[in-house]
Amino acid sequence: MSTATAIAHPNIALVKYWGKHDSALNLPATGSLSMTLDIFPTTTTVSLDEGASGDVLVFNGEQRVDGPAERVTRFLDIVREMAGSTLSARVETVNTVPSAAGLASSASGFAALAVAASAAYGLDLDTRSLSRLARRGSGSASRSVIPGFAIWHAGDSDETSFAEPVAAPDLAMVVAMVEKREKPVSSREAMRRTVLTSPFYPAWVSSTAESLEAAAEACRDGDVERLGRITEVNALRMHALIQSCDPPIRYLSPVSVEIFDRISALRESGVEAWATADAGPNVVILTRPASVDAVTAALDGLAELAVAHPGPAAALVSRAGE
Ligand code: 2P0
Repeated sequence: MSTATAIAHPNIALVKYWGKHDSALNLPATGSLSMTLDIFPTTTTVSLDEGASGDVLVFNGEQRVDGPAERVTRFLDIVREMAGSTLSARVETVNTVPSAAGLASSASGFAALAVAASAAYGLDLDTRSLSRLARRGSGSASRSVIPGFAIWHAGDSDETSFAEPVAAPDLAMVVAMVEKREKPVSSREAMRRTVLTSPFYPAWVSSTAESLEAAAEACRDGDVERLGRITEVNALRMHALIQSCDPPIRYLSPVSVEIFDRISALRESGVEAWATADAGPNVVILTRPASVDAVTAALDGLAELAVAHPGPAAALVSRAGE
């Protein structure tokens, strides 16, 4: 029996992915830029099972038979097709993100699954192919394959849509976990609704493409101030876009907004810090490593905090069998 285990970490986008131009292949409307974290790893083991007639998903110790299990099977079907195999698999995955904090668990989840499943099915994929494969499971997972800072090129085909590393200045993130409940609308559904109903969507696509170019340039120049400003503006534009759907969706809570205000005030006092938020109420602050203490002090009492630095690539930790 062939079995493989992999570890991957979540990533937080500085320039966000929001909207697809091909949902079958998970091709995004625009490219994005992110930092893979060194905290909250997902560990996934894939074991091929010759006797089984279907895949099994065990998530944090519990067997799932609902949506997540179907999504894993659809993903494994892609791997099986690539490998020319019909074998079912048992997938055991353990997420260390505090329960349901909604912190990019699909990114670390599908990055770890791409690495473990491709190894278990005997494929020998390079980093670019792994990023493309992870993208099929969840768009943002393409970036969790890459260590540190990554640009996901939007591309216009399966071959041309992948993430790769980008050099960046020395930065850290403070993750403020505002709420741990499941989000009311999934990113997938919210993206679909945005594309179909928001009158602002075309402006989002064109402005994000410009922001990505500017952010990549700021990374290359080591211009922290410019990169931070782009990060916060892009996040607030994404949330404005999401709120403009019909029916509307609002992910930020009053505490999230309070955190954005406190970070703005902290900047006024001379600390380089910028806020961003994904499809949920948690807020992540981009800052210099030397300013982490000033950021955590400014947010004291508002939310549970965790400090992150640029993390490693998704990696295979063990492999056995043929
Ligand atoms: C991002 N997010 O760039 C953006 C910002 C959330 C907000 O990518 O449908 O789970 O699986 O491709 O990757 C969340 O979307 O969506 C996401 P699918 P995914 O990180």
